Amino acid sequence: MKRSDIGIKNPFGKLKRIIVGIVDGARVPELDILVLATMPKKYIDFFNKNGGKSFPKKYIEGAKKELNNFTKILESKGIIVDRPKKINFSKPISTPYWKTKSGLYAAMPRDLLLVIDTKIIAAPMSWRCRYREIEAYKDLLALYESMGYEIIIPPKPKLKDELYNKNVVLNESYFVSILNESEPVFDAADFIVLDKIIIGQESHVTNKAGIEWLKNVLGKNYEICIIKTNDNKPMHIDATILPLKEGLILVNPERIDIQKLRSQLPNQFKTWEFVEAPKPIVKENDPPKYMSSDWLNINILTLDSNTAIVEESQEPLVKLLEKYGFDIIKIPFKNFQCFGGSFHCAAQEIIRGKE
Ligand code: DAV
Repeated sequence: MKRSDIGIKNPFGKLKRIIVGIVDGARVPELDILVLATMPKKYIDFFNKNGGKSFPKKYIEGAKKELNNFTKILESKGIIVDRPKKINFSKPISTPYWKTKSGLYAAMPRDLLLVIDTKIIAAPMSWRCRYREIEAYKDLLALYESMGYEIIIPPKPKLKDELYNKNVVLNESYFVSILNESEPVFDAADFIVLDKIIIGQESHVTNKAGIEWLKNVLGKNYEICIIKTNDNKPMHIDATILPLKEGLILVNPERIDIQKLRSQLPNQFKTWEFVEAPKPIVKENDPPKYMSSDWLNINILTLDSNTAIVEESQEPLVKLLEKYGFDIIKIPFKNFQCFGGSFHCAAQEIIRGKE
């Protein structure tokens, strides 16, 4: 393939190829310090009881149907959809330093893969249960390499006990990281790539050393802008801000004040509009969001500058986006949301055209 036919030419350009995750064999992470620091308090018991076991079958089955429907809709728009390979997540993972009861899943390609034009970086993730997750993407990465992408695999982190600040007193009102700087780690979903500018955050899965590693690898052609938010248990940035099209960013008003966000971004964003997202619609009989806040309403996927996929129950957000000229495709995704993300997390764009 020609170099001009691959990569992300414009973050808001026409979507042509994408990875959509799978929930097959998804396992509940064990209750360790990282899960304790990031997951909703009301589900700590769930993790305690079910760590290493399968997620409830009904949510896996429901999410599979939702993912297949999501995939079909993308394909009906002429978009090529790649899926990771099923690998066995039920097996314990062990290294000379530690052992887990199980793996996690291959549901969230956004967490693992950072695509910057024609570079694909496989994030050195800090959750031990995600140590083997890249295996589900090996065939796809080989395919993308043959298409002309540069695949970048950072040194595998050791994830020894000493990486985690066991004595940190978890605080509900401000962020004190579980991670120290003993080796670089990050999740790809802590970064949003806007051409040559990458907006990111430090979190319970991304440390300063990880951010430095990324800066060094990307070099002078890229600017990494790290923002501070009010998120007291940050893990992934895509329920905090979500750029919608050139000049427009959707903002979670509980996580960051628009003026504060503006003041932290480079000059190029001075003329951009920042719009507050409406509160998520939560219904009593919704499946449990074991691994996220309710703000997954923001976690949408744009197919181009005029089209977005939004969860079908999120009417206030649909109305807002329509006001900004978007055609909205509403689809169900509540079962998938049990696993910690929505459309944006479940996907990773591989090719976007210029417009
Ligand atoms: O509640 O902020 C964001 C997305 C996680 N992958 C949250 C979750």
